[in-house]
Amino acid sequence: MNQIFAADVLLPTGWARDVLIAWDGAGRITAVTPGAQRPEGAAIAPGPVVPGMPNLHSHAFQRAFAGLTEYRGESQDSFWSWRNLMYRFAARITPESLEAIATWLYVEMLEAGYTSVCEFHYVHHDQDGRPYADDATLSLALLRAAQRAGIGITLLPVLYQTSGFGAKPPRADQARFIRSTDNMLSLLERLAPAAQAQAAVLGLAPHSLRAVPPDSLAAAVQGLTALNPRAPIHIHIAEQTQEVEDCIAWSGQRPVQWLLEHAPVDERWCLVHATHMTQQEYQDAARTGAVAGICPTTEANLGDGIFDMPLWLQHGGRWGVGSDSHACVNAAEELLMLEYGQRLSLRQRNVLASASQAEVATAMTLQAVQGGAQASGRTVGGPAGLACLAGLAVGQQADMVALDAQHVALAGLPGPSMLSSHVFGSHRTSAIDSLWVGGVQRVAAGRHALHDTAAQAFVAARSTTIAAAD
Ligand code: NGQ
Ligand code: ZN
Repeated sequence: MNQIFAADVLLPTGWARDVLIAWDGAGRITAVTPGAQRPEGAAIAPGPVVPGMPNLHSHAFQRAFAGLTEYRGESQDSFWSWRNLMYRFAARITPESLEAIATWLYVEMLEAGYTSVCEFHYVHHDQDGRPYADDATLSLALLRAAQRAGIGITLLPVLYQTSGFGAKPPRADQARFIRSTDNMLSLLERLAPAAQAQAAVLGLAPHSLRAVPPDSLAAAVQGLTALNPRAPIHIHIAEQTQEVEDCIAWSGQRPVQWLLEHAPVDERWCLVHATHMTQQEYQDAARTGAVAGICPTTEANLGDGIFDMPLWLQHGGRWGVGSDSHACVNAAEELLMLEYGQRLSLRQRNVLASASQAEVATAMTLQAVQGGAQASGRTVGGPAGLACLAGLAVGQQADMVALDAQHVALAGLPGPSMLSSHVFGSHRTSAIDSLWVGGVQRVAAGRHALHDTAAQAFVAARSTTIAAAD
């Protein structure tokens, strides 16, 4: 029998006591019963149970140089100087190193509270820029890594064609990223059986308005929709002021404004970063139902700017979090960074508490789980017209995290305070005890079964890649 009993559980509607959660062989939740008696022999969670966090934005290969770009190389470093360093690293990635890096990254994610990942994957070709004999080689390496680690994956192959607005030809160091629109659609068809075999979701990521000309964007979205009308579409947008200025020079419009006028943006879309918007853009973008993909620690690391969460929420905007460049791999820390950015810019406290949830960590977790599930295309549709609730609800995947109520950070506290202490207490060791993806336990006593072997392979892959880049 697949079931677990917990004294405190965070349901989509808030905290509940003495909850029995049951799921079926396919990993879907079949019953959530608050105020239950613990059935004879049912497993008992070691602490409060919260929904697993979807990680809505990842470039897996970037994990291997996290921490290695933190020195000043120009009189004033920027996102763009970081990107040059990142490209040097991207140039050296091999199928073997990518798989090793991604496997360890996904193990880390699971240990850090993420149950699924949206992989925004753009290094497609061999080091000389030519397609691999099997053109899907690097995409398949990512799918295998996710399967081995046991994390849910939404694979978003990236369309990348130009180096700037106005169809500027790609740079030499972007050659590994380039695909025609037809070639991208063939790749998606080619990947469908492998994705289906491991219940992965396939979507598409036009990299940015800088990298995809208007006719390609339209054709790609149309082609994807023909393959699957519900497939997710993610795009980097308005992350840096330079992009906003270049877009205005090219079109007379700001990036988000341009996108909303020229693409069928709706609930399938995830607007990654969307840092630089006018009040009107916040309102118009929020109303489409698209998810804002906020990557707080990467946005801080790269000096992007601060997203205006209160304004977004005022217009009913949906959002989730991503670890993007993986300077940090920890769901709780992304929430902390996001709330702290708001506090620093507004000079207020508890900014992201909601009308129904005064506890900030609770409010943020519920919203980020809901938005993240939508962006990853993993929510199960409810009856027509009914907003469907992601998280620990009947019909959803049993993606769950159990905190360790004996951890010194949590011991003796009420359930909601335990989550708050986990997110805002900043402890030296993690208070996550167990994690399940689709009802399968992947983390026990804070560790994934592959922890040591995957870490070793990662360290070796990182050393080889750094040596190759010298
Ligand atoms: C990326 N990363 O594709 O990895 C980008 C940088 C770009 C972030 N935006 C490259 N965080 O935007 O051109
Ligand atoms: Zn990104």
